[in-house]
Amino acid sequence: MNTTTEKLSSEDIIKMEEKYGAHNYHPLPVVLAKGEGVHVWDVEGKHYYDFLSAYSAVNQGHCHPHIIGALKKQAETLTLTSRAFYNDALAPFEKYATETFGFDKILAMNSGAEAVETAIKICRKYAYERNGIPENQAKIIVCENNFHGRTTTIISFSNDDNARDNFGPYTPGFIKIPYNDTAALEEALKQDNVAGFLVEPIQGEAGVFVPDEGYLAKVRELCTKANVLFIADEVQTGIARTGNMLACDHENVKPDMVVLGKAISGGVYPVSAVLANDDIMGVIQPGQHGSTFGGNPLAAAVAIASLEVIANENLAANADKMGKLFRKEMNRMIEDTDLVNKVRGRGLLNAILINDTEESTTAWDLCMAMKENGLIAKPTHGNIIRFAPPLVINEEQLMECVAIIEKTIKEFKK
Ligand code: IF1
Repeated sequence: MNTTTEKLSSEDIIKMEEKYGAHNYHPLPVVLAKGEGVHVWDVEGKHYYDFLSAYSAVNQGHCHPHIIGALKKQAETLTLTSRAFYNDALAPFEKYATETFGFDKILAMNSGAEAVETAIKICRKYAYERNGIPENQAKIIVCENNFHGRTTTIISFSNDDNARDNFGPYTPGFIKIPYNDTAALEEALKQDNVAGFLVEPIQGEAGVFVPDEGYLAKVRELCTKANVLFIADEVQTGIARTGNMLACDHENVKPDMVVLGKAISGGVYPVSAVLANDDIMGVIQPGQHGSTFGGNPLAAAVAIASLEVIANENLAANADKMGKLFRKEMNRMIEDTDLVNKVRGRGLLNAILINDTEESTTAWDLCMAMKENGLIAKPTHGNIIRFAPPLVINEEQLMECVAIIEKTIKEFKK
């Protein structure tokens, strides 16, 4: 195979990956070669609506000209200095982001998992230095069915066997409680040496599980009372996805730390961050945390542009409006099909629950059929399909996508 002159087919590329790449994923068999807004095209030129948005990273739409413009300009000027020196792009990003989200300080990293790790480190250090918790005794409360990334510490408190098995020994210091259960939180907070509560405002991987109204407000109240840091992982829910800048905004709740990733760079470049106020961020002193790439000028320029797009194009309001329309249409569809039980979600982070077992292949088979009909989405579990298009989707496009989903479901034979 000549990789430089011959055009490879989707099949060629899938085979090549199978041979040369580690098998750490099981992708839907579609090979994408181009993206623009809500649209993507495969190697053969077939068009699809993207209903995954790279797991909510591409909220601003594929290859947004404002973001790509900023990327190109910065790439031609300065890409990486390391944090051994200052660069002239990071400070403006820090100012813009802290003002946008209403925190004193930001600490920039690269991947979502790294930012979660950062928050865990800050939380522990704060517990020892400011709250008198004895050394090495700090505990962080987390939720069952959480997804916070794939580092060794983070998978230590996962209860997904696939993510966790045979990667031990596991990092101690975490207490697991049921999600959406404030009584369980109240009970766990009675334990000694609790430093923080780490939670997703909506559980993504668990199947877009939206907690009860008032959950986050009660979490805030309980954490404040127990003098424990409330850490919101908004890697997936943040940056307008759920119809507000942050999912915590729905309950007017301000966590002590917010973890961001994915769409903070519009899916253009890996950028993640932790936001906190001075008293908390102040525990990190020179040499105590960092990374070669974290806060590099390319990342900073891309992230500013990505946040500007969210504001300039009112994407939070659009996500709210389009999300309501989507759920209304799905609820209408459910009336005359036995295949789908329920639609749930907030803004443009939604999922449908298929009338079948978790072990079934129905959700996968439906995603395969939707792909044939021009819309790509991914199952989470055997019976849940997540629908998360870029937030730039308009009503006409959304209704076309509803028609594709409806047609696929009505024609589907198990
Ligand atoms: C994969 C899911 C989504 C996240 C939250 C931190 C991270 C993630 C709330 C880590 C990452 C991803 C990673 C991706 C699959 C995916 C995912 F299905 F697993 F749950 F989005 F829905 N906190 N989520 O959702 O961020 O280090 O990946 O940048 O393939 O693992 P990261």
